[in-house]
Amino acid sequence: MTKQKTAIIIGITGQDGAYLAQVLCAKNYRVIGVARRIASYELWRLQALGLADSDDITLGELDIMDFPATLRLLREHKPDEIYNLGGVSSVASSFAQPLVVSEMIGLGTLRLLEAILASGLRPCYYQASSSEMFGHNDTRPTLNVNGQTVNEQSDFAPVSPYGTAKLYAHWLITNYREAHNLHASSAILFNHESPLRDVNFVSRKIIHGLVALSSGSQEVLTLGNIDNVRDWGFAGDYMQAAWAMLQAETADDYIIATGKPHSVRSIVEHAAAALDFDLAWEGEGANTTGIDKKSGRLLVAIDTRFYRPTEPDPLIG
Ligand code: G4F
Repeated sequence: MTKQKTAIIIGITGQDGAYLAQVLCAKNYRVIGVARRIASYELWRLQALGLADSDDITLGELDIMDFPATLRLLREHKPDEIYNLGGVSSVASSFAQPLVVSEMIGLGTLRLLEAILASGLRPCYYQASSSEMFGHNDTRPTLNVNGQTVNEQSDFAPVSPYGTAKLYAHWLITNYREAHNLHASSAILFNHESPLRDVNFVSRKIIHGLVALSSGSQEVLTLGNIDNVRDWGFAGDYMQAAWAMLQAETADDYIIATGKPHSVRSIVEHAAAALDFDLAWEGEGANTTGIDKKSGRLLVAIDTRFYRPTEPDPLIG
C-alpha cells in the first residue's frame, strides 16, 4: 500500500517515541525513527508494542547537535512531519547536569529548526514542551484551590534547569512560527505515564518497588516528597494528541493534560491497595513511613536525596 506521509520521530526509543510510532504506523505513515543510540537493548519499548521489526519504520542514529547529519537526514527523507521528542526528560538530572541538559534541549532544538530552514523543506513540526515551564507562578493559587488550572495563556516561571531550557525551546518555536512562517506547534505536556515509562520516574518506581515487596523483596521503597501534586495522564493518549496537532490548518500551542490533580502519596496508596497491602502512614515530612498493617512490614520510607532543590507548585492543566 502506498504510504500516506513520511514522519521523522526524533527520540523514537523513549516512551513517547514508541507510542507515537504506534499511532503513525496505524495511520499508514512511513516512519523514520532516530535516536542518539539505537542499540538493541534500547528497542524494548518498540518490541513491547510489536514494532521493533516493522517494515513501516526505518531506524537510525542521529544527534540533533550534529547539524550536517540532521540536514542530510532531512534531505534524504523529505518528511511531511517532524516530531522532536529528543533530549533529556529527567527534571531531577537537570540539577546534576544543567549544561548538558540545557544544550540538548535548548540548542538542540535551535539547531534542528535551523536545519529545517536550510533544507528548504516545510514540514509540520511538533515540539515537546513541558508543564515544568510554569514552575512557580504567584498569579495562580498554590494548591489547586477551587479547581484552578494553568492554560496556554498562563505565565511561565520555571524552577529547574530542565524547565528553563524547555522554555527557551518553546519560545524558539513561537519565534520560528512567526518569523519564518513554519507550521511549528508546541505541546505543553503534563506528566504522562505508561508501562513503558522508565523506572526512574515516580509512577513506575512506585509500582516496581511495591511489586518487588509483594514478591518477597526486603528492599523498602524510598521516595522523595510524596505530597507533590501533579496532573498525570496516559502517554498513548498524549501521542494521539501530538499527531492531531500537526493536522490542524494553523500551528499553535496546546496544553495536553487531564485537569485532575493527584499526589504522589495517592499513587502509593492505589498501588499498595491493588497489591493487597493494608497501607497505613505514620509520621510527617521526611519522617513519614508507610507500614503494612497486616504484616507490620515497613514498605515506604522517605529519602531526602530524592528531594529537588526547587519544585514547581502543583501543576494542573
Ligand atoms: O516522575 P517524576 O520524576 O516526573 P517529573 O519530574 O514531574 O517530570 C516528568 O513530567 C514533566 C512534566 O510533564 C516532563 F516535562 C518531564 O520530562 C517528565 O516526563 O516526578 C514526579 C513528581 C515530582 O514532583 C517529584 O519530586 O514526583 C516527585 N517524587 C517524589 N519522590 C519523585 C520521587 N520523583 C522521582 N523521580 N523519584 C522519587 O523518588
